[in-house]
Amino acid sequence: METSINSLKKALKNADRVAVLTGAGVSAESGVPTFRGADGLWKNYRATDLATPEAFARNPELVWEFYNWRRELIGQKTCNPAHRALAELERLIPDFTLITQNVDGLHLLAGSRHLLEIHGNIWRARCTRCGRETLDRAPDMGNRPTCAACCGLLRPGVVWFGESLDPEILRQALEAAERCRVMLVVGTSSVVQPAASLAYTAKSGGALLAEINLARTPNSDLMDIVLMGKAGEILPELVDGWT
Ligand code: BJW
Ligand code: ZN
Repeated sequence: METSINSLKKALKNADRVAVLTGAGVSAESGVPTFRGADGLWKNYRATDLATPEAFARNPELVWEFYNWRRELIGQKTCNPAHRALAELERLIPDFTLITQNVDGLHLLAGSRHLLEIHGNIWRARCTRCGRETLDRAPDMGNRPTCAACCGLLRPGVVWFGESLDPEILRQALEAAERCRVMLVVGTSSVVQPAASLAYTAKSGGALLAEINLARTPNSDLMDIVLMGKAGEILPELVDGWT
């Protein structure tokens, strides 16, 4: 297994089709908390109380309190060098897809456009009655927000445990994983499905796999290249001096 940034740079330069899968680690340097690990959200909050459809049915006010707190926090953060380097990489590679598990919208803010937000977006809300989606950057939605069209209860526009991903977005993510020549897996613990399996899909299609993370993950053994370090330092180095 390779550990050198230059081998990855070379592979990327020779690849016309690239897919990138990102997770919370990419936004960590912006000050957005990750989910797992020492300072992760799931250390202080139980995912089953807050990020499942059952939790919302039981106590929508508590769930909205959690999401309002996160909206307030994320609203004060901005993109970091990792987000910007990925937006730059998109400009350098003809067929580029950024698949993110992050709901914070920071990839969009950095200028990424070929972007699939497979776990949704925290700034979206969806009506539980009529399905209408809204985009609202208000930090506090109140703890029982309702739909402007039908007065139904709104829910956060994110994907909770036990929920299916949007089938069209998942289809596009799978297609990008199948056709890419290089896949970068950045800042994700690779434990949440089906996102974690996208690396397997890419590998089965013959892609070179590279992981950028502070720590090893359950997918590290699958990788051709593992770069241990901060996404905000390694990704800018990858796109630096490209031409
Ligand atoms: C850095 C860094 C720096 C830090 N630089 N790196 C098959 C087997 C077993 C279970 C399942 C299965 N299929 C489905 C399931 C159930 C479940 C699942 O996967 N559970 C596992 C936990 C066991 N999956 C689902 O329910 C999914 N739905 C689904 O599959 O539907 C069909 C189905 C349903 C039920 C049964 C079977 C099939 C939906 C998953 C939705 C996940 N939702 C969340 C919340 C989103 C909303 C919100 O934000 O509130 O998504 S959970 C949370 O985890 C969030 C994240 O997107 C996701 C992944 O986390 P991520 O990004 O990897 O973050 P961390 O914190 O885990 O890791 C950060 C990493 O960064 C670490 O590695 C650090 O080292 C690193 N790092 N700083 C570089 N500077
Ligand atoms: Zn409605």
